[in-house]
Amino acid sequence: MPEPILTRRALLRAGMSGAALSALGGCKVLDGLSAPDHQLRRFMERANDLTKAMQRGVLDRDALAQEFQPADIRQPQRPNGVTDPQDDAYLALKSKDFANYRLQVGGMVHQPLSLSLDQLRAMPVRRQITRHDCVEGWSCIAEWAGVPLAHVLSLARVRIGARYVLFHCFDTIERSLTGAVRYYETIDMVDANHPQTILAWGMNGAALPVPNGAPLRVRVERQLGYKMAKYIRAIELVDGFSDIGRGRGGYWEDRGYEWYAGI
Ligand SMILES: Nc1nc2c(c(=O)[nH]1)N[C@H]1C(S)=C(S)[C@@H](COP(=O)(O)O)O[C@H]1N2
Ligand SMILES: [Mo]
Repeated sequence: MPEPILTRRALLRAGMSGAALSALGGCKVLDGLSAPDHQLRRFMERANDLTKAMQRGVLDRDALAQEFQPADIRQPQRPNGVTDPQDDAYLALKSKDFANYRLQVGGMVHQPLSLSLDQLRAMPVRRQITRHDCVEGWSCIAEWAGVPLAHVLSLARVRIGARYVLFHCFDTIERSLTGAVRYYETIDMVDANHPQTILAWGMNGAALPVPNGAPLRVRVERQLGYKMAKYIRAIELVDGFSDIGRGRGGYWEDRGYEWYAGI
C-alpha cells in the first residue's frame, strides 16, 4: 500500500475527529488525494485554515499579562467601588475575621464545593505582580496571591455545556426601588482557565484587605478592574447570563460597559 499522503496527525490537526478517522477505514479513501482539486483534500485544507485561525484567536486570549518585579509595586491599591460592605451576612463574617467564610461553588458542576479560607490557602498558590487598570483611567501595581481558578474548577468538575463563571458578591452597590442590587460579574471559560486568573486571598504579602475585597476576590489580569469581582460569596457555572441582573453579564455591563474589557 502506498504511503498515505496525509498522516493521521495531519488529519487530526485539520480538525477531523477520531470517529471520523475510523470511519475512513484505513487509508483507502485517501488514495488520489494528491490531486489538488480533490474534493476531500480541498475540504480538509479549508478545515486546516479554520483551525489555525481559531487557534490564533485562542492563543491570543491565552497570552500572559505583563508581570512586574517587587521594585515596580505602585501602591496604595486604590480601593474603588464598594470598599466597606454593610450587608448583614458580610458584617457577620468580618466580625469573626472570616473564620466562618465558605466559598460556594455550584451550578453546572458535578461536584458542588463549600471551601473555607484555610482550604483555599492550602491549595496551589500563584503569586503575581500585575497592574490593575480601572476604566476610570488610573492604575496600580500590586502583588496578588491566590489559587488558580482553574484548580478550583477542576475539583468541582465543570459540566459540559457550562460557558461562564458567574461571581456572586456580598456587597450591595446600589439600592433601587426594587431593593438591594448586589455586585456580580461573569467571565468565560477561556479567562476562567487562564493561568493568571486566580481567586486571590492575599495582597502584597498580607491577607487581602477589606477595601480590596476580603476575604476573596478574583484577578482577571487581561481585563479591566470592573471584571475583578471583590467580596466573592459564590461561584456559579452557567450556560448564559441573560436572566441575571439586566442580562448583560455584570453590574457595570448592565450600565453600559463592555462585557469583554480586554486591555
Ligand atoms: N464586589 C465588587 N467588586 C468590584 C467592585 C465593586 O464595587 N464591588 N468594583 C470594581 C472596580 S470598578 C474596580 S476598578 C476594582 C477595584 O479594586 P480595588 O478596590 O482592589 O482597587 O474592583 C472591581 N470589583
Ligand atoms: Mo474600575
